[in-house]
Amino acid sequence: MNNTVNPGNQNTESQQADQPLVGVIMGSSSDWDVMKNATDMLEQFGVSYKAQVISAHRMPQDMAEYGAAAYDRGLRAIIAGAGGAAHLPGMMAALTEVPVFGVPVPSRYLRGEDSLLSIVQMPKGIPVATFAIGEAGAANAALHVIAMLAMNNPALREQLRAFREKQTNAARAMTLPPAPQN
Ligand code: RP5
Repeated sequence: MNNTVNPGNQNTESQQADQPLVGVIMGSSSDWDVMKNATDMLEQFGVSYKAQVISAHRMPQDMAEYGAAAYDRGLRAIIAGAGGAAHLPGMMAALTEVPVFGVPVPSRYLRGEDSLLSIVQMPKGIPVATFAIGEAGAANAALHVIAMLAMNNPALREQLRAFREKQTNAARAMTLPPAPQN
C-alpha cells in the first residue's frame, strides 16, 4: 500500500520514494473497502501516499508516534477514516499540524451516522475537514487533498481540470429512458 509515484511536486523532499506526501490511515482493515476509494484517486493523479492501519483505541501509542513524526516525514495531508466512535481523525489532528481530512466509515448498526458525527463535531481549536459517509467521502477527501496540493503544482492543477472536464462531459452525455406512452 506504499505508492511511490510523485506528481512532480515542487517540494523536492517529498519526491523521495520513502517520503509520501499523503498519509492514508484507518482504524481497521475492515475500513479498507471504503478507504481504497481515496488511494485509488491519489493513484489516478500520481500523488504519493502510504496507507496503513492506525487504530486510536487499539494502538494509541502508535497513533501518537505517527502524529509526532508526520510533518518531518514529509506528509502534507493525512486522510483518516474510522467508523463508530470515530476518534482517530480528531486525535490525529491534535497530534500534528499536518491537515487532517476525515472520512466517516459506515458502521454496522448506525450506518455511519455515528462515525460522521464523531468526526465532524470537533470542538473549536482542532479542526478536521469532514467528508461524506463512505466511498464518496473517501474519494472526495482525496480530491480535496489533490486540489490543495495543486495550488502549488500547475501540472497537478491541469490534471484536476481535465478530470472535472471529463466528468462534466460524461454528465452531459447522460440520457434517460423514454417517457412511457399513454
Ligand atoms: C473502528 O472500529 C474502525 O475504524 C472500524 O470502522 C470499526 C470496527 O473495527 P473492526 O472491529 O471491524 O476491526 O476503530
